[in-house]
Amino acid sequence: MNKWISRLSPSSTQLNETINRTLDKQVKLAVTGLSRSGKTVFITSLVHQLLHGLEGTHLPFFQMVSSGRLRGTKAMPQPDMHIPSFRYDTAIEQLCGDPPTWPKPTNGISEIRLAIRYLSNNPVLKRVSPVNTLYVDIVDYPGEWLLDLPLLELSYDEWSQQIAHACESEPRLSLSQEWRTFLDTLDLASEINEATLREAAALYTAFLHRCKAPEYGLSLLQPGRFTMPGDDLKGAPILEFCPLLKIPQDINNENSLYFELKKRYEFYKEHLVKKFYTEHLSSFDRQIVLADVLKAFNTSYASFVDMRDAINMVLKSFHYGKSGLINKLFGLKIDKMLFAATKADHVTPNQLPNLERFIQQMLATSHNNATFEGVQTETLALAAVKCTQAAHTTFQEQRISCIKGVPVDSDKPVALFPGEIPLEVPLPEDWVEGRFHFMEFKPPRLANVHGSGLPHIRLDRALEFLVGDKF
Ligand SMILES: Nc1nc2c(ncn2[C@@H]2O[C@H](COP(=O)(O)OP(=O)(O)OP(=O)(O)O)[C@@H](O)[C@H]2O)c(=O)[nH]1
Ligand SMILES: [Mg+2]
Repeated sequence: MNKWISRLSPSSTQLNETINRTLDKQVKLAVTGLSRSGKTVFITSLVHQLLHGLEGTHLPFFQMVSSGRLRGTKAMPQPDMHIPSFRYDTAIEQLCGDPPTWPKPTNGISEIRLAIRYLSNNPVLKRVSPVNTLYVDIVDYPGEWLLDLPLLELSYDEWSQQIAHACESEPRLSLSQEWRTFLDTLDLASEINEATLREAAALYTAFLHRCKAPEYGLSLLQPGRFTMPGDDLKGAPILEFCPLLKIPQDINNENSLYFELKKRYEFYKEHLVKKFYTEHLSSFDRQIVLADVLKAFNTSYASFVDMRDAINMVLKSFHYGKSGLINKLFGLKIDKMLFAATKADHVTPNQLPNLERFIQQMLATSHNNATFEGVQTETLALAAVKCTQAAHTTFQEQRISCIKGVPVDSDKPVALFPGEIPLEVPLPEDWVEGRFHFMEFKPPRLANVHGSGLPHIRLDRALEFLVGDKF
């Protein structure tokens, strides 16, 4: 008997998970975005809001809560033992500390499970089972990893040609100088040499990091794992290759450097890119993509264009439906997708509609494609933790809206008007320095931090869109 039980246990757990999903008792919500886009803060605030759902009125647009049907939320052991846990406790301790601080940067994937108990709204279910539980599994993973999807459709030579083309214009042209000079010294027909491969990869990775640095703020950096390897891959040979700027035509020796570069590229695709999709992406039900659009505004036109292209590329991964590559390969089942511009507390409240219109335009094609495939999509400007207050000032006898908050590098609050969000992308020549000045702020010091959800902007709307229909 015992033998049977122990044999049955793993599959019965799986069976329970399947039943939970079928009866709409479980939903897997994936949160992604490029680094520093606000993933950790978003998840931490979202969990905090739900844990404090019974108190206060901080989620007016999240119907299940605002209509009084919530019966409480609890963090539970996560279902996927092989995924690191999302460190909610550490992050909330920092955000609610005195003084409050931002959580530390994270890398790689992590997960947290919440059990949300609620009163059913369904007239039939209400009688059978008035109180229900929805398990929400929230998964945080780097958006950089999604930039690798297009590689699955490209040969090594084709990918190299794309990178070479991108490196023909600034700022990549100057930033890639050292790596390019090294490539010129290589004899690609020579025998494999580990040290040479390591050096080429190191110089290429350094180039990517330079592109990513705040002063250039470029986002479309491939392969994604070179700048965001995850915990266990730093220094692994699978990351020791790079593209070429000129493709050699007459090398047929399988032991040559050129063949080895090709081999490693294919290995990277097979063992990292495909593995991530099969292990994780295929299990997601709902997806939110976060982007710090305002940071790109601050930096330059090139940074903005790069971010726009990177996000559209990320969204292409979710080009679901029957015709999408990813669906053909991995059977993706995401049916709702939210794209959110984060840190909306960096703009004055009257600029929020502009910010939302702007991102709608920025992603119009992706939005159209996803909707065409039957995926419900939405765009939103939100702040997971609102660090500023709306204020007014008078300038030349005119009343001007501004925001007030404590800048990250100061202890004194400032009031400022950070700039207007244009409704359309400005021309490159109109992107003059100093036009946008969206400042970073410290998290707010709150007296009643454990008594109510953290202050936010439109996080309740995000919740309503992402999981509202599950209650
Ligand atoms: N004002 C404001 N700043 C925010 C908000 N969310 C994030 N930030 C800022 O953005 C920074 C990055 O936020 P994280 O949540 O750590 O971003 P992440 O995407 O998890 O970053 P990585 O783990 O490095 O990939 C924070 O340290 C804050 O400075 C917000 O809602 N409002
Ligand atoms: Mg993080």
